[in-house]
Amino acid sequence: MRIAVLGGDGFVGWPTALHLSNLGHDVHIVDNLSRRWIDTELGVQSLTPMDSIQERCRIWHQQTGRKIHFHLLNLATEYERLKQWLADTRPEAVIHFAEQRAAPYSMKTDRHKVYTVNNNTNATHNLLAALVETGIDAHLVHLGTMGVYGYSSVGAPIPEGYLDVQIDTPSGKRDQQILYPTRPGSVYHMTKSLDQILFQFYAQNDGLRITDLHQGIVWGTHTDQTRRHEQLINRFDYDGDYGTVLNRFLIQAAIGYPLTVHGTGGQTRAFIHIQDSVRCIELALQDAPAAGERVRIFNQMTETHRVRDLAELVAKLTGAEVAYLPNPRKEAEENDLIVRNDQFLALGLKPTTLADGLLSEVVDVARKYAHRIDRSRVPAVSAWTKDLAKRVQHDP
Ligand code: USQ
Repeated sequence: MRIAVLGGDGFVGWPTALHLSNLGHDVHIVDNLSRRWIDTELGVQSLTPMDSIQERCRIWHQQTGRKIHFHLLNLATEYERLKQWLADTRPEAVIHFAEQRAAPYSMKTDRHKVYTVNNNTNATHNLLAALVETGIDAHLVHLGTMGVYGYSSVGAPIPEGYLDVQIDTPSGKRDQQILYPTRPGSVYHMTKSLDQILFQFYAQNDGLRITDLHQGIVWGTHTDQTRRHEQLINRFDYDGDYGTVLNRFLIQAAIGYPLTVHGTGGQTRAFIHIQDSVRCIELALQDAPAAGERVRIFNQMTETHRVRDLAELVAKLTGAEVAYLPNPRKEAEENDLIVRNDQFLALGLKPTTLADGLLSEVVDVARKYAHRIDRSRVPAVSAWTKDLAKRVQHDP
C-alpha cells in the first residue's frame, strides 16, 4: 500500500514508518518538524541523539534498499498544499500522528493551550476536509488517546469507544450506542476528544473510513527496526513536559535521580510498549472499515498499572529511591482502571508486558546516553492551575 504517515518524525511516528516500510509498504512521511522546534523552545533534547529526518531516511535506504519519502508540510496551516499533496500522492491509507501530544506542554501557559488547540484541531479537520474534497478513499487511522475517557472510578470496564445505553421514550425503553462520554484531563486530551466528534461527523456525512486508536502511555524506546542502526534510533524524552511516566522513572533510575511520583502515585493508567504500538497500527490497517460504517475505535493498550507500583518496581530493579512530590496536575489522586482491548487481541496482538524484561533495556539506553541529560529539566513544573503552580517546588 501507499501509506502517508503524518507526523512520521515523532516518537511513535518514526518507528511506525520504519515498521510499515519493512513490511513492504510505500511510506511517505509528512511532518512540519514541530517536535524538533519545541525541543529548541524548551531547551531540551532527546536523550538519544537523533539525526535529521532526511538523514534517517537515507540510512534506512542504505540498510534495507527501501525508500521512505519525506515531505515538509504543516497540516494545520497549509491547507492548499495539503490538498495538492494528497491529490498528487493519492495514498491508500493515511496514519495521522501529526498533533502536539504532551499534556504538560499543553497546560504550560495560555499560549501553549492556544497552540495545542489550533494545531491539533486544524490538522485533523484540514485532513478530513481535504480527503473529502480530493475524493481520496484512503483508510484514515488516527492516534487518539485513552485519556479521552477520563479516569473516574466507575468500576466498570471501559469499552472500545462506544457505550450501550438505554433511553426512556414515551413508547418505552430504547437501546442506543453512543460515543463513550469524554472527560479529558488536559487541553491536549481535550483536543483528542474534539477529534472524535470530527471523525464521527465525516464518517457519517461523507462516508470516510476511519479508525481511531485510543492509545495508552507508551514505554520503551527501541523497536526491531530502530535497533538496526545507531542512526535509526528513536527519540527518547525524559524532561518534565514530554517524558512519559515509566520512561521517566527508568532514566531517573539510570542517573541516580529519585523517582518523581506525583502525589500519592495512586493514579492508574493504561500502558503499551512501543513495539506493540507499531504492531497495532499494522493490525488496524489490515482491518479497514467499509464506507458508511461508523468510526472503528480500538483501545490500544496492553496492561494497566498504578504509578506508585511502577515506581516501586523500578526501585526494586535498580535500587533507586522514590520521591513523593506535590502533584502539578489536577487529577484524581487514586483511581481504578479496567479497559477492554479485545479487538486487538482478536486480530492477533501478543502483548509485550513489563514482565518481559525490557525495562532493563531502557535503563541500559539511559545509562549509555546519561551524559546528554540535563538534570535541571527532569522535574515536571507545568502546573494545571495557578494555585497548583504555587505549590509545585522547583527542584534545583
Ligand atoms: N506522573 C508522575 N510522575 C512523573 C510523570 C507523570 O507521577 O514524573 C503521573 C502523572 O501525574 C499522571 C501519570 O503519571 O498521573 C501519567 O503521566 P504521563 O506523562 O506518563 O502521561 P500523559 O500525560 O497522560 O500523556 C501520555 C502521552 C500522551 C498520551 C497519553 C496516553 O504524552 O500523548 O495520549 O500518555 S493516556 O495517559 O492513556 O491518556
